[in-house]
Amino acid sequence: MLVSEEIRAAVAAGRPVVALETTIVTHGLPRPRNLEVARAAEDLLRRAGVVPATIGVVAGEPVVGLTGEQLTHLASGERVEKLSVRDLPVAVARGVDGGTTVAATAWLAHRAGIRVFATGGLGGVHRGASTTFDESADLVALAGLPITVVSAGVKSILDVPATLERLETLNVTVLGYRTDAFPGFYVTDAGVPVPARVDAPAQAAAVIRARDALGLSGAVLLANPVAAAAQLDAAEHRAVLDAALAAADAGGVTGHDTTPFLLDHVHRATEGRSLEVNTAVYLGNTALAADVAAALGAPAA
Ligand code: PSU
Ligand code: MN
Repeated sequence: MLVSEEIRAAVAAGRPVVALETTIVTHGLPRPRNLEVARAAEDLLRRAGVVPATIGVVAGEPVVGLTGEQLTHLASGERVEKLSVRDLPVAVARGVDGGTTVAATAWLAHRAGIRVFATGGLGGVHRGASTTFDESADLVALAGLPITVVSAGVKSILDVPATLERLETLNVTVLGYRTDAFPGFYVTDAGVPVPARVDAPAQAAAVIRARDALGLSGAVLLANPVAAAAQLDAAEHRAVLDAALAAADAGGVTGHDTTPFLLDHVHRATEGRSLEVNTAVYLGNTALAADVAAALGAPAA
């Protein structure tokens, strides 16, 4: 694993660092928006005085703090794989290029000493999982990594209530940020309440410090809804989601292809509107992650 000098120094000095994933770049967003959004997230962090740590795998080397060139390469590469935790050893042994999922990114970030991580929407329990067992490795990864992930809940393509049940089972502390409703990625409210709420970065930091002091090994998931004005229209959201799920079913799409397939279908069906929401969600989460990382660096109130 290669950790950039800048990140190594920032972690050692206790300065704020925020990790960013790359599956959203390689498999989540279409080109050229993917690279634009990845760069915008890094710029936003730098402007907030936070060191960005974009994480991915280049020629079999897990890199914490991709260079601009490496990021461009992953964003435009033809043979770039989607890598979750179980894929990392194979990717390293075979020298492949890959975007890391929330699970794999959280693992590498934690090993590099990074405490806060921003993504769009966490993976979770897929609809029909009671027969397919298709549940994202993101959930299990977060159970064993004392890191903080900022996400807009989980993608609404999933079974959201089942995902929250699993997060409870896995001892992941879920916090709603300025909301009592668990967000549904494209929409502010997925129809399920959050177990606890915080209203400021310092309050989130207090929970994170308490988790650390208790020696708990699970993640804190800070669920940050997209601004109400920016969310996808509820009726359109429902219709598009139903169509995407039916298309996946008809096409026999399964396993790790499911999430990229559904996201792509939704982006096309909404003529890019959902892409705007996806972008707003991601950058909003990155901004909140910056504030939380800064609050964690500040002395406890
Ligand atoms: N959030 C997004 N876009 C994405 C993802 C999350 O806004 O593409 C990715 C994340 O990398 C997440 C992965 O870890 O989707 C989940 O895939 P799966 O359901 O196969 O575990
Ligand atoms: Mn899966």
